[in-house]
Amino acid sequence: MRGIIEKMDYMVDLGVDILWLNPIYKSPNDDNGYDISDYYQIHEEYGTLDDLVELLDLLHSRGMKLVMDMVINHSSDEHEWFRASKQNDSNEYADYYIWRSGKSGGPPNNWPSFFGGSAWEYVESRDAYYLHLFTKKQPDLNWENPNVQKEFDRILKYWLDLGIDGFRLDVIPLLSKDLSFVDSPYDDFGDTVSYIYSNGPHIHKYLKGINDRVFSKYDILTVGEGPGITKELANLYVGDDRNELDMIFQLEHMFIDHGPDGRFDPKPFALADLKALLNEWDAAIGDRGWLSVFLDNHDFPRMVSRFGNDGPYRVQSAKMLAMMILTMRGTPCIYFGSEIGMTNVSFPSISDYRDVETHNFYQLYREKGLTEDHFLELVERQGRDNVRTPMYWDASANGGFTDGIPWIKVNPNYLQINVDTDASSEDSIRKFYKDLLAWRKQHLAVVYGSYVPIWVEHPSLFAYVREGEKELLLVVLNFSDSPVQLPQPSQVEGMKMEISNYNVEDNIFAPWEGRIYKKV
Ligand code: TEU
Repeated sequence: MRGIIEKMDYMVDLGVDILWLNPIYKSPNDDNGYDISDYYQIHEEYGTLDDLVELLDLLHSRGMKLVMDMVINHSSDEHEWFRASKQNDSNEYADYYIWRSGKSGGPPNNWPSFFGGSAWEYVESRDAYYLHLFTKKQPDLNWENPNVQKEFDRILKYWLDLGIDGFRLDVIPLLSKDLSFVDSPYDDFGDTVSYIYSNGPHIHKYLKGINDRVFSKYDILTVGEGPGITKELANLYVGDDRNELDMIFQLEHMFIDHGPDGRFDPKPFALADLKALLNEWDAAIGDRGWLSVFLDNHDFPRMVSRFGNDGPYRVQSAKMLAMMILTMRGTPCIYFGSEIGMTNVSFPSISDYRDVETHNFYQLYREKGLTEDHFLELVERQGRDNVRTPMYWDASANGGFTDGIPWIKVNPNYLQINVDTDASSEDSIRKFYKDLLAWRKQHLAVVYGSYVPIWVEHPSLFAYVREGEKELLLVVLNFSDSPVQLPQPSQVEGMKMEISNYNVEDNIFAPWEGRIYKKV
């Protein structure tokens, strides 16, 4: 947090409004803080509670807000609740988690963990299995238990009374499971998430309860991370008449290239698939709900590597992707480093990676006979550590991130991709973000306007119209390495080009060229 305080001017100057911090609570870091062992303590490696209060006051004084990450689906197995719960089935915490006896010595059913292997772990002292949809050090909490609900009312109020401005709620649709625990009939992980783990029978009762007892008492923002929330169910979470959440991160596009075995079983996808998916989501949410718009975060590869071109067109495609996330309908979420076009990383050895998901699947794939080199290719393309290397401020040691030893290696390309080098370039990506963010604040059609996709069948262009009370905007984005002819030049007649990453106004879109037009 001292580092964020030190770089406050950098964020304010960029023009962002809200800072989302991944979990900073006490944690053994089995899953980088998404395994909380004390919900009321700040993990000392991030600083102290005083540091957080100083950061919060500084953000507020600069007109910004702080949204903290909250993980209420599971805790760490080192939390005092679980330490007690696993002792026996009679103490007050016995039913804070989900325990079941096995079937003929095996787990209660075939549910897989997100992070490989069974979602059940046996504990001798209870002669029973507990459910963990993530690592075995992340036991799922039993939200059927009113005492669990009361615990989290207190926890959420504690942080809100400290003055934070909202929560990003981890894996929120998983809180309620179908407790019949029938075997999953799916061998496709994605379907298991969507139809078995998510959107359980009591999820809306739980969320309405939390909103009624806690969130509704504060002027805050709530955003739920929504693995498994489908288009058809989304407005049950964010509909303006639902009193549950303000918005969700829908993840369907994040899974677009995941094969049946998940992220390390990648499959190809076309722009047409991405366009169709995002357009269907906008139509499903419509005017009644609200989404956050993003193309990467701490769980998915760098967007310029995954959806752009991090080679010869890194700068242009980074800017074009920014135009998309900052003009689609919804609240944009910019992951740190996107503003300087940070890319995926390629470490030479599996020991250079830190992510538990990567290591778990590495073991599983090695057991299946895959070589380290083959798995490293999958990690370079799909792994979460791609987005978890440090921020690069300059070309000094460790990118100026620390004069200590960073918890994970830096990307060797930090010598070319860092804030200082970007700032000295006439093609600065960060300056493009800054100008676009400032422009966005002056054109509220991007915030409140309608969203109408056009040229939906075009294989390379992603184009849509945003129309508000006072203005009509047309966004045209070339998601390809090739020049593309504008399909209907008449479409831009009577339009003025407001924003472009090439600043050329003809009928040919250069590779990764984006333009925002305004009807005059
Ligand atoms: O992620 C859960 C989730 O569904 C996706 O982000 C993705 O499936 C996951 O990264 C596994 O591939 C949330 C957090 O964002 C993630 O960092 C945590 O590891 C996870 O929950 C468990 O808390």
